[in-house]
Amino acid sequence: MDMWYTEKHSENVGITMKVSRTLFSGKSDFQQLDILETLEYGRMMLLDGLVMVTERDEFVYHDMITHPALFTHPDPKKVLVIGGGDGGTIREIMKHKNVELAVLCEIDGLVIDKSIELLPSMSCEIDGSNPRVKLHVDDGIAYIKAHQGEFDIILVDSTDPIGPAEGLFEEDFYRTVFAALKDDGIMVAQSESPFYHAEIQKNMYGNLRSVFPIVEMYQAFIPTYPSGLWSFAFASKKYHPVRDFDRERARGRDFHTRYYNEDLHLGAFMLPTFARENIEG
Ligand code: AAT
Repeated sequence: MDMWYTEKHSENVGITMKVSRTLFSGKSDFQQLDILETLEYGRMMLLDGLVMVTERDEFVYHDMITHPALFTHPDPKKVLVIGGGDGGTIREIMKHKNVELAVLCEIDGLVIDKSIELLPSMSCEIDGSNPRVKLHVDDGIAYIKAHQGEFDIILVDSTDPIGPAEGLFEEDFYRTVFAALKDDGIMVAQSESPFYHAEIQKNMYGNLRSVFPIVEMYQAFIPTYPSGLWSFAFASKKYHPVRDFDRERARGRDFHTRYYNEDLHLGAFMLPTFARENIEG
């Protein structure tokens, strides 16, 4: 008998994948966690029934939440990731040799434990083997309140704005992020689908603009997320992601990236009109 997983993206549309087996299924204090083996996308992690990552397309998301900020900032040394318990974002940060310390603050210890056990290609830098990585199992909101003026870059690798991540889309949170950053700090946060989530984007970018002087949206193609068109918010105190981007430095990187490159860095900030309209003030 064939097994299929369906995630509804609206009342009338969804994504369906053939599944060969369930590797883990359980409930933490925060959410339902399932890890399935799919035929097309490899292993897939679901939280509350929604796709968080798959082995096949995670490279797009993790390249794009990480490298635009780390190649815009001229010398990032201390980076914080909020959420991202699978470890994919930390893995990409570790490719930047100038980074001295990356802190992961994930609310759900079960996501970290099961990712280490079942998603080794993503969790390879959070398994305790790298002294440049520190893990905290805590609410990101509480954590940054206690760490002011510390970080060059903060990456908000969070779930959608329901459940534990709701507060991560609010103006008060962006104020604490602003305070947790150094004077030339940058924040990047996943910012949902321009195609399906116009209302969320309008609120989120409005909130960001009341806090940060530079706020831009950029896009990436992520096949297993709703509509496939995904976006990230780039919020910065000083550096502009296009005007202050050192293309030669990104071009000369000493590691391979399957999605990000120095041309795409610039192209990703060029938006279709409907996406631009979502975030017009
Ligand atoms: N790397 C891509 C995976 C994710 S999962 C996002 C993580 O954010 C989850 O593990 C969740 O437990 C964690 N999280 C949610 N709220 C908080 C919080 N307040 N503090 C710390 N961690 C939190 C991103 C998927 C994007 C999905 C898009 N559809």
